[in-house]
Amino acid sequence: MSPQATPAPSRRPGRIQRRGLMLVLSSPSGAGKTTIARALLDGDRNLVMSVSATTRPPRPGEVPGRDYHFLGHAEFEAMIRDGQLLEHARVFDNMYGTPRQPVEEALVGGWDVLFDIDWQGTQQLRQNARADLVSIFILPPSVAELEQRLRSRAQDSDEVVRKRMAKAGDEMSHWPEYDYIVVNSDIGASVEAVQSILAAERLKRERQIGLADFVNDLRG
Ligand SMILES: Nc1nc2c(ncn2[C@@H]2O[C@H](COP(=O)(O)OP(=O)(O)O)[C@@H](O)[C@H]2O)c(=O)[nH]1
Ligand SMILES: [Mg+2]
Repeated sequence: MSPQATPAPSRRPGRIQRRGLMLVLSSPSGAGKTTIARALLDGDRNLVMSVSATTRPPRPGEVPGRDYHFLGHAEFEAMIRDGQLLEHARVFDNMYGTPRQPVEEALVGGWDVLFDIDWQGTQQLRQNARADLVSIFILPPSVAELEQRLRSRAQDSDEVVRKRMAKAGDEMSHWPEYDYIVVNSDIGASVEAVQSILAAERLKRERQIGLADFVNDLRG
């Protein structure tokens, strides 16, 4: 697999700079997280997606390297062994993990990185990179809505839908571990909510490097 190319950072001395942040979106399957993530990426040129590695087979329409890096079990194990994953977890019957290098390069370059990962991965990121992490949990507005969204994905069998519904309860029990909670009743409103969170987090004092020099200049 090849890490996603990150544009070269443009940094000028004497300017306020900012280290990138890690924006995590988690939710049970079918709460609308993927739709929200796509809309965020479309509307924000400073945000890049972390493309996960997984042992799950591609679904129809999924593009290797864009949606996931689809790996065999041996390849995945090798990435773990070589320390190439920032976090990894078993979800349902498959392994998922975040390649380390593209994320580290993006953050240093001042890019914000968006993650679509589960609570297990979020716990690991919180342990290893608390200062960079902003985590959002997306909840469905109702059980009926969640089931309807899962069923409307023709590619998943009844069996898979049943399993995911059963798992959704477990997933949702992790909401207290997140910084922000968004109930996704309306996709447009949810996207705006996440954009507002991102805008505020970018302005956090600790994330802005070079403020002291900037203010000294202002004071003459
Ligand atoms: N820990 C972890 N979880 C991931 C990663 N990539 C995806 N996931 C999670 O794995 C779960 C299943 O993802 P996917 O197979 O795309 O099915 P989905 O539930 O329909 O989105 C979702 O909760 C994802 O957030 C990863 O790199 N690490
Ligand atoms: Mg997904």
